[in-house]
Amino acid sequence: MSRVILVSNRVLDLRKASQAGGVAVALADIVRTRPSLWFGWSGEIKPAEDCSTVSREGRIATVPLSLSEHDRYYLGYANSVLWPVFHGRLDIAHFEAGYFEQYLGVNRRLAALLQPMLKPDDIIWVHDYHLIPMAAELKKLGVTNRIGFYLHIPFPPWQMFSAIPEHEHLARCLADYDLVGLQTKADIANLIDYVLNGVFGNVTPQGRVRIFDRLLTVASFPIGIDVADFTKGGRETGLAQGRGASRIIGVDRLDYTKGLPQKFKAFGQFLEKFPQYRRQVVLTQIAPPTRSSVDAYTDIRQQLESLAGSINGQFGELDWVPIHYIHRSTARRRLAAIYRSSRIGMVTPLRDGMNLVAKEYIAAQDPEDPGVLVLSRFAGAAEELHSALIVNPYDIGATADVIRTALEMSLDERRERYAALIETIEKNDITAWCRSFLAALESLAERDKSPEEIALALEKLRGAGKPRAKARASNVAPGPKVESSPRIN
Ligand code: ADQ
Repeated sequence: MSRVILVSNRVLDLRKASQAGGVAVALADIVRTRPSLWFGWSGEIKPAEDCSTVSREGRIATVPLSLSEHDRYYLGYANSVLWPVFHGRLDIAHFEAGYFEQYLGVNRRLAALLQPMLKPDDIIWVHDYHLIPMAAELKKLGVTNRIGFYLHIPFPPWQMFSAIPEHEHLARCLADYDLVGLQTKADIANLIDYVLNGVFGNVTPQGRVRIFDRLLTVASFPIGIDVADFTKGGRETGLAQGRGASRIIGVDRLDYTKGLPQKFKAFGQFLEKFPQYRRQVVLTQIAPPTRSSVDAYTDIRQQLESLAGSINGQFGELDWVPIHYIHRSTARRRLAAIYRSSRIGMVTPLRDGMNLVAKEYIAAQDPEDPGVLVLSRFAGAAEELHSALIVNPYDIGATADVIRTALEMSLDERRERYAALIETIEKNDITAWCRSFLAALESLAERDKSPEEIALALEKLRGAGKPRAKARASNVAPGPKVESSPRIN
C-alpha cells in the first residue's frame, strides 16, 4: 500500500480530533489507519525568518505562516477572492495587487518544504482552494508522483470563474493534477463548461478533460459524515429555551454564504403569517465566528445581531424569546443531542459545496420520531437528499410556509422521508468518500506525458531502432483507466 500524503491548509492536532468537524476527522482517520503524512499550516503566525522549519511529530508535519503570508495568501487571495467568487459573490471579492503573487509564493514555499519528505511511490492528495497551485509547484521541483486534488467548495459557473483575473493560470494549475474531485455533478458541469467555453479545451469520448495539452480525470465525490458519531446519545435537555416548544436548529459557521439573514427573516415571516405558532416554536442558531478579520464577516455579524434583535423585539414575550442566537462554538459532543431534540433542522445556505450539518442532523434523529430537514436547493447536499423539504432560501415567503409544513408533517411522512435520507447518508459516508477518491487516484495508470516528454520518449525509441506509430503533440498517450468509474457529469 503506497503512502498517502495529505496536504491541506490547516492540519488538525490529532489529540483534538474529536472536537473537530467532519473533514478534519476523516483526514485524521487516514493518518491513523494507513501509512501517511499530513502536511500543512500549523495555524501559527511567526516572523518570516522563523517560517522555514518543518515541525514533524509522527505523521504530522506543519509549518507556520508569516504575517504577510497570512494577510495576503490566507485572508487575501484564498478568503477574499477565491471563497467569495466560488460562492457566487463576485460583488465582494477583493482583487488586490499582490494577493496572487503571495498565494503562489506560499504554495511554492510549502511545495519546497514538502518535496524532501516525499518517497517515489507516495500518492499525494491536496485539499481545497488554498492550494490549487500545489501540483504545479511540486512538478517544477521534479516531483513525478501521482497527485489528486479535491475542492470542498462549489465550482462556479464558467463566466464567474473567468472573472478572476488569474483564471487561466488557476486552470493551468488544475491541469497539473491527475485527478480533480468536486462535490457534485453540478460542479462538474460548471468545470466542463469552463473548459469548453473559457479555455477552449475539450472532453474526450472516455469522459476525460483535455486542457493545455494535458489530460485529467474529473469526477464528483460527494463528501459524507461518520454516521455513527451522530446516532448515539439522547436528547439535549440543558438548553435554556425550547422546553415545551418545538425547536428549529441551525448550526453554521458565521459566513455570508450560509444564508443566515434570510433564515432569520423567514422565521420572522413565519411568526407574522402564522400567529398560532408564537410561543410554540423557537429558532436556535449556533453560529461560531470565523475569519473575523475579513470585513464581510464583521458585516454579517452586525446584520444578524440587528435582525435577531428586531425579530425578538417584535414578537418576544417575557417568557418566550423567538430567536436564540449563539455566536460561539459549541462542544462537538453536544451537537448530536441538540440535533436530536430539534423538530426541524434548517440548513439554508445561499451556496455551499456540500453542507455536512444537513447530513449530521438526519444521522442524529430518532428513527421512531424523526425531525424534518429543511434544505436549500443551493447546498451540494440537495443533489443527494431529495427527501428533505427543499427550499429556495431567497424566497423568504415560501421558506416561511415550508417551516409550517415541516411542523405539521405527519409522523408517517416524517419516518418515510427519514428512511430515504438515512439510507443515502449511510451509503455515502465519510469512509466511502475517502476510499473512492483514493481508489480512483491509485487506479490511474501512469500519468499522461506532456508533449515534450512524448517527443523525448519518441526520440529515444527511434534511437533504439524501434519505430512506433507517430504521435501528434495534442494526441497524448491513452488516458489512465479509472476502475471505480466515478461519474463525469
Ligand atoms: P463548512 O463551510 O465549514 O465546510 P459544513 O459542511 O457545514 O461547512 O461543515 C461544518 C462542520 O463544522 C460540521 O461538521 C459541523 O458539525 C461543524 N460545526 C459547525 N458549527 C459548529 C459548532 N458551533 N460547534 C461544533 N462544530 C460545529 C466546507 C464547505 C462545505 C463542505 C465541507 C466539507 O464549505 O460545503 O460540506 O467543507 O467538504
